[in-house]
Amino acid sequence: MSQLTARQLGFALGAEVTGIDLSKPLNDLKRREILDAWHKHLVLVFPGQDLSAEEQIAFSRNFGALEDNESLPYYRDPAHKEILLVTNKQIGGKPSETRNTGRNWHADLTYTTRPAKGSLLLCKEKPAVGGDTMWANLYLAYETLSAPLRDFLDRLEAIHDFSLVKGVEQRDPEKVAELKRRNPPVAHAVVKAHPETGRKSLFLGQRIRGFVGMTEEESAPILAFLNQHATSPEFVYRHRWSVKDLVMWDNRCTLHVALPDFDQTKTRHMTRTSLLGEVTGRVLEEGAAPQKEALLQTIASVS
Ligand SMILES: O=C(O)CCC(=O)C(=O)O
Ligand SMILES: [Fe+2]
Repeated sequence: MSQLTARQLGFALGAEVTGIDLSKPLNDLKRREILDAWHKHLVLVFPGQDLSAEEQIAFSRNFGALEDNESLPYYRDPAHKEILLVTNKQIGGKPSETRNTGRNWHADLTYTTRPAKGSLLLCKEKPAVGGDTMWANLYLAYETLSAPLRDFLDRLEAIHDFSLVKGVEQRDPEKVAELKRRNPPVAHAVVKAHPETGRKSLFLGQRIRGFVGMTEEESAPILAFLNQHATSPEFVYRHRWSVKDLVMWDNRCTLHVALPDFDQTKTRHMTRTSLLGEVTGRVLEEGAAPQKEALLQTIASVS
């Protein structure tokens, strides 16, 4: 008989899963139960999990191959390439470059052709108050749009751009230049069917420059509306972390944002593993976003 319990935390998404010790190997039944809960609730919180890096990696591998974080090589745990350190601890006597990771709404690694399938974030240390993270349900965001708008979006691609990661300009300029070279802008469909549930969702966020084939002027208001709609409070779960919480989210149908709502002189230290996703994007060729001026030229040529 199963002792695994999933207690819903938010109306739109999020559930707390108890009755399981993630440091122990999973049997097939437990793995299946976790996957079913994940598909239903999108964000699972496992409290009280005192995992070593090796245990976090081993648990994560139950759900697929892991990212080696090659797109962000500077921020890995030196001993484990599968672990990204999301921390404000000093590293080599300097403030950590990941102290402001995730400060705008995003899904992980969408600026690559292969966004993460999901991520697992473990809280190791945190300030007494704040340092919360919010997640938004992108299935609901899609399903609550009007039919004509959904039809329009079904055929659209968005341009995801590493340069729009918030706070990137505060990081080491040489490293950032290299990260931009490694991660040129990529196009992803704005609406994707989830490979496991088949349910369609929006695939957006605040690291998007615009839509393929459209000008910035056309894209900006549509993008702003969609992001605002997708992250409206009724689609959001806000997590107040406790040390030893492991949160596992589905990156294909949610967005998240890490809030700077805490005393930055206090330590906040998290370790992240990410599940390797499918290749769903393509690197863009020049001219993917036309300039308004160029389009205006067509008036001159037809009149
Ligand atoms: O620090 C957090 O709460 C989340 C940061 C983030 O975006 C991530 O780890 O993917
Ligand atoms: Fe993230």
